[in-house]
Amino acid sequence: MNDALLLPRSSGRPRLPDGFLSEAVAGLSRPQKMLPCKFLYDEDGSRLFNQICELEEYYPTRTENQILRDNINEIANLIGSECRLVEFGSGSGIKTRHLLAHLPSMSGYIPIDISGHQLLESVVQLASEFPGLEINPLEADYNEIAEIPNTKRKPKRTVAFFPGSTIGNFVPVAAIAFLRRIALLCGSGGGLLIGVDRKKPRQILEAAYNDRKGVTAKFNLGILARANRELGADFDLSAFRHRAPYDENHGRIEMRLVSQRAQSVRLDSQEFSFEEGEFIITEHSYKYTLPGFAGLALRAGFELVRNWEDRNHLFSVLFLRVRDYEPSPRRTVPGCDGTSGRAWEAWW
Ligand code: AVJ
Repeated sequence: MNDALLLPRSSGRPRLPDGFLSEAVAGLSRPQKMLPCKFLYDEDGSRLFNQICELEEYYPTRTENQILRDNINEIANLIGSECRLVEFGSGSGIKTRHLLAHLPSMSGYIPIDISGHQLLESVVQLASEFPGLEINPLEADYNEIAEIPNTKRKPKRTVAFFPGSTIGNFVPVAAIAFLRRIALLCGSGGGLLIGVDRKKPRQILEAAYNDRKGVTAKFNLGILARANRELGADFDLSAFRHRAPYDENHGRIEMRLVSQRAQSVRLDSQEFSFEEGEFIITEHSYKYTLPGFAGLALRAGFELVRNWEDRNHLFSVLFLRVRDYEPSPRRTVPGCDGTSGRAWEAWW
């Protein structure tokens, strides 16, 4: 029997307070009101997000999956044998299944997710599909991980998997800090397989985040419903509207909840007042050019080894390697080690 079934590490422990109240109060007290995006992803939110991934307009999931499928042998080769694969924000784990099936003799798989519910569900599934694989799940906010759980068999290297362009949720300085932590956690010889959403014409981006069926709107408004339910707030959901414009200067989609009228909302015995048209930002989704992301990764201690992308350049899956620190003139050029294909020639 697979150990993973014995290791739902979270379930024996009282749930830690996740700070929703304090973070919501702090966020709504700012001049530009905001609510941290991680609170979008409770059980309802995760279900809606899975529906978003199926939408015609929402290209990232579909495109990334196709890139992973089309290049799986080369990806598996770069990751190599006997690795410890750590997945940040593993969610429903669909992408991982395909990867796991192609990785030879892994030392173990460590899925990390903030939603214990999703984590357990996917681990039970994967454990039955991969009976020989050691799975050590970790329920955690992946910003707060001090070390990666060990596996019984010593790995040759640790490779992090961070799909879904979730890195786009971080403002660039935070993205660098986060990737730097991953580099440290993986250590020398380690790698990172990451999905990155690319810059592209506004219409494509805005369609993806303002879908016709209104699933994204429901997902976004869900954070207000959650605040009402869990924090006793009194948001009038009909008085806020979802909008997600692309901010070209920052290179990001901004998920907003726009107040339809002047109003005030009670939360934790405080009043938060809104003018008509004033909005709460709930999520950023940064888009990158290839050199832009390579430069950011370089500052975090990674060098770009390989880029795979779809033919329309909508999305990239990148393999990055933890940089060794011996001084070497070659390393001053981001990710340019000659192993990457056509795309690089176009960029450099
Ligand atoms: C999970 C952060 C990658 O930014 O595309 C999708 C979240 N929000 N539609 C993204 C999201 C609204 C998604 N990430």
